[in-house]
Amino acid sequence: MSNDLKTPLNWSGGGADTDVGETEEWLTAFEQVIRHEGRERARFLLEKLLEKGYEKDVTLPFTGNTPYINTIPAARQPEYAGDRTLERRIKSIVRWNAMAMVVRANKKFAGLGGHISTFASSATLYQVGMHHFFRGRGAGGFDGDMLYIQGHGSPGIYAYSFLEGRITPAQLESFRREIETPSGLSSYPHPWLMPDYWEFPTVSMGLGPLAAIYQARFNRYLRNRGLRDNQGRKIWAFLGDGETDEPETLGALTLASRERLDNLIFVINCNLQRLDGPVRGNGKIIQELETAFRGAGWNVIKVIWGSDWDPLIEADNTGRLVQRMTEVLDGEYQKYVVEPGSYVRQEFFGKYPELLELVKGYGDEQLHGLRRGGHDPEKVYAAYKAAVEHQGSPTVILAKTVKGYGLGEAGEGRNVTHQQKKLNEEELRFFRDRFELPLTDEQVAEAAFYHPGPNSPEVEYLRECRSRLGGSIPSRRVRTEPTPIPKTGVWERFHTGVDRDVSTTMVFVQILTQLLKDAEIGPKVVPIVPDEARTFGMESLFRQFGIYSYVGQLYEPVDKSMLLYYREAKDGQILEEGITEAGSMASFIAAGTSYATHGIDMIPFFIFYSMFGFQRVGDLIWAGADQRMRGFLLGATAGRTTLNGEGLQHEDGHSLVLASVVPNLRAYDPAYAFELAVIIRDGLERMFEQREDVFYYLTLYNENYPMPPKPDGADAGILRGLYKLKDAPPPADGVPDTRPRVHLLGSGPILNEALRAQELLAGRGVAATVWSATSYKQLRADALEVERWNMLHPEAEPRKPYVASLFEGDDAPIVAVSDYMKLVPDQIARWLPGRFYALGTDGFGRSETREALRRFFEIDAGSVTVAALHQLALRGRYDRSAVRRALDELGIDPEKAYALVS
Ligand SMILES: Cc1ncc(C[n+]2csc(CCOP(=O)(O)OP(=O)(O)O)c2C)c(N)n1
Ligand SMILES: [Mg+2]
Repeated sequence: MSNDLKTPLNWSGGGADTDVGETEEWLTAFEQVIRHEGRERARFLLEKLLEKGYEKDVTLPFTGNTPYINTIPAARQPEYAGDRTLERRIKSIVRWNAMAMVVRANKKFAGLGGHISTFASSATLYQVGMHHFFRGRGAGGFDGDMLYIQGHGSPGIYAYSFLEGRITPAQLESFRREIETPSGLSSYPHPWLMPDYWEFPTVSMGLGPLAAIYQARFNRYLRNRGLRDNQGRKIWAFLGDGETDEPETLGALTLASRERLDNLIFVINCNLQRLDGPVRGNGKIIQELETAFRGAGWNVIKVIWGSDWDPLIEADNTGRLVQRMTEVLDGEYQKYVVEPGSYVRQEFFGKYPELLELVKGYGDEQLHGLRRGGHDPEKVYAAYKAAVEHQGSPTVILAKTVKGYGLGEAGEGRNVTHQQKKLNEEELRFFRDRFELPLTDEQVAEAAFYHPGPNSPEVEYLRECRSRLGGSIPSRRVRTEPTPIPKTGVWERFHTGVDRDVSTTMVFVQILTQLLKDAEIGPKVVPIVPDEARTFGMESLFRQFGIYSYVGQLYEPVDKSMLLYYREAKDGQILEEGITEAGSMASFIAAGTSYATHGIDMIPFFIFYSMFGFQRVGDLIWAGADQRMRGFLLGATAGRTTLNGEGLQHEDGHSLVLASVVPNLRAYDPAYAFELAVIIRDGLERMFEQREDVFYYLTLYNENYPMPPKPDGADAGILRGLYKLKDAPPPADGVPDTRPRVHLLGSGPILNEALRAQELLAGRGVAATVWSATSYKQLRADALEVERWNMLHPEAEPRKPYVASLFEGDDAPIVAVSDYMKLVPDQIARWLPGRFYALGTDGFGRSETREALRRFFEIDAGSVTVAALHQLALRGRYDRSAVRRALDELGIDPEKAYALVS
C-alpha cells in the first residue's frame, strides 16, 4: 500500500510493478478467459485466486471501493428515452427561473435568503426524474412515488411547477413571503405551509434520509400486514454530500439492506461542497460513501464522469487515466472548476505523459468543459433505470456535480457559492448566454421570469411527461373521511377506579391492549417501542399481536414454551425498533402521516423512556409536527423522582418543558387511569374523527397507587388541563369556617403528595383544595388566545381565560407541584397574578429512594405544606413562627442542599 498521504483512504494500488512482462502475461490470460469462457468463469477464477491467497497468507487489504469511474460503463448504457434538445431547453428555463426567484426576492427585500447553487448543481438529477421516472398520483389507486427533495433545492421544484402552470408568476414573485402574500412559496418543503404541495419536510439535514428509510420500511409493513399494497411505489431521497456528515443520514443504512428495501433509492448530489467549503477536500466523498453504503449492503451506482469522458476512458489502455482520476483529491477537483482549461491540462493530465498524449487533440476550452456525470442526462438516466430495476437491496446513486453549475464567476465551484443570492447584471448576462435563454438585456437586468407560453413545445413536452407518469409532483393529498372511534367497550373499565396499586404505565398498556383488540380500529394501531417493551410491562403484546419482521420468524425463540414468548411474524403489528429513538420516531412519522401518504389512517403509539424522547429526538418531533403527523407519544418512566434509582442521565424532569415548544402538540401529565382514558379517547376523536392535525404527548409513570373513580363532570376539565379533585375537609361540626385557604395543584404521581399535604395542612388549621393539573400547556394556550382576543377587542366585554375563571371568588394562594421543573406550572402564573407559586424538580437527578428524592427536590407532601404555609404567612394569614415550627415537625432542614446547580 502506498504511504503517500494523497492516496485516498481505502484505495490500495498494490505497489510498484517489478516484472512488467509477467504482469502482461497474467492479464492477457485473464482477458482470454473472459473472451472465450465468459465473465462467470473469470469471476470463478478470481475467487479461487483469492481463496488460495488466504490459504498462503497473501491477503488484500479490505476495500469497499471500486475504481473512481462510473459503475455503469458506456457499453452497458441504455438508450436515452427522451428528446435531449427539448429537455435541455426546459432545463435551462427551469435553471433561470429558479435562480431568478431568489435574486428577485433578495433584490426587493435583502435578507430573505434562498439558495441558487444547490439546484444549479442538481438540475439534471431532478429533471431526468421529472421527465422519465418520478410517478405521480395517477389513476387506478396508485399513490405515486414518494419524493424527499433536498430542502434548499426547492426553488428548482417551484420552477418546474411554474412551467407546468401549477404555480403562478405572482407566487414565484413571492418566494419566501408566506405572510404578506398568502399564496407565497415557502422557503423549504413544508407540508404545514403548503399543504397541497409538499409531502415531506427535509431541510433539517439528515432527517430526510432517515425518514425515507423508515418510510420505505413502513410501506412494506403495510403491505405485509395486508393493509395497503404499495409494491410499486418508490421512495426517492435526494440529499447533499455534506448532509451525509449528519449521523442520522447514515445511521440506519443497515436497516434498509437488512429488510431488502428495493423500493428505496438515495440520490446523493456530490457537488463536493457544503456550506463553508469542501466536504472532503483531502479525500474523496464519493469513495468514502461508496465504502459505507457497500459495507452496509446497498447497491451503489457511481455517476462520476459525463459522456465526453467515454472516449478518453476507452482510449486509455495504460490505466493511467483511471489511476489519475482515482488519486486526485476532491479539493483539487474543486479547483479544476474555477481554473481555466490550461490548468486542468497541466495539473490533471500533465501528471503523466501518457495522459497529455491522450488529450493532445483537445483545446483548453474543451478540457475545461468535460462534464461531470451528474450533469449528463444520459448517465443519470442509465443510473436511474438501473436503480428502479434493481431488486433485493436499496440503491444509492452517487452523482458527481459542480456546486453553482453555470454561475461562472458568480459562484461556480467557489467556496462562497452556497450563500450566493445576488447576481449583478454581467453575471446574469453570463448565465443567460451560458444556457442560451431568449431574454433581452432589459429582461436580464431585472432577472425577469421566463415562461415560453402554455402551448410552447417545452411546456407541452413537460406536461406530456408528467401525464404519462401519472400527474404533477410534488403533491400532497389527505384523507378526509373520518375513522369512527369506539364510544363504548374500551373506556368504561378505566372510569370506575381500581383498588389495587397500579401505575399509569400499566393502565396505558391495558388501554392499548383494548384498542388493539377493537375490531374496527385495532388493525390500525401501530405500537412502536425502542427495546423497552419489558421495562413498560408490554411483553404480553408480543405473542398476542406479534412483532413485525419482513421474513417472519426463521428460528425457534428460546422462550417458545412460555406463554408470552418473543413472537416475530410477517404480519406482526408491533414495530420493535431496537435501541433507536430516532428510528422509532421516523416510524412514528411514517405511520402518523399515512392518512396523507397512503390515504389510510394508522394510529401510532410510540412509547419510550421519557428522558430519551424530546431531548434526544426533538428535531425529528419538530419535523413530524411540520409533516402534520398524528398519534401518541408516550414518555414512560417519567418524572425526576418517580423513576428513582437511575440518576442523572435517566430521570426526566423537563420533557414537558421541551414539549411545550411544539405548536400543534397537546402535552398531558396525567395522574389517574380515568384521566388517561379520557385524554386518549379525545385524542383519537380529534385526530381521526374530526381530522385535526395535532398529536399528543403523555407522561407515564411507574409508581403504583390505587386509581380512584372518575368524578362526575370531570371530562372537560381533564382535557382543558385542570379540574377540582377534592375540596378541603370541612371544619369540625358547628365551627364557623374561618380557616385560611390555599389551592394545591398536583400532576402525575405528585398529585398524591398534594393530597397528603391537604391533610397535613388541615391538621394545621388550613383549608386546602386539591386540583389535578393535567396540562399546563393546554391551559396556557387557552389563556394566550383569550388574552390576545381581549387586546384586539378593547371595547368588548373581556373574556376570561379558563384557568383564571377557576380561581375567581377567592384570593387564596395557589401552590403547584409536579415531578417536572417549576417552569412547567409557571406557564400559567401570569393569569393568576400575585398568588401563584410553583414547586418542581429543577436540577440534575440523583439515585435515591422516592421519598429522599422528593424531599431533596422539595416536592413531597411536607415541602408542599411548608410552601403553602409560607405563602399564607407572606399575606399575614399565618404566623411565621408557626411555619418554622412546621419545618421542624416535618423534619425539613432549612440548610439542606439545594438541587439546582446554576
Ligand atoms: C441540521 C442542519 N444543520 C445545518 C443546516 C444548515 N445548512 C443548510 S444547507 C447546508 C449545507 C449543505 O451542504 P450539502 O448537504 O452538501 O448540500 P449542497 O447544497 O451542497 O447540495 C447547511 C449546513 C441545516 N439545514 N440543517
Ligand atoms: Mg454538497
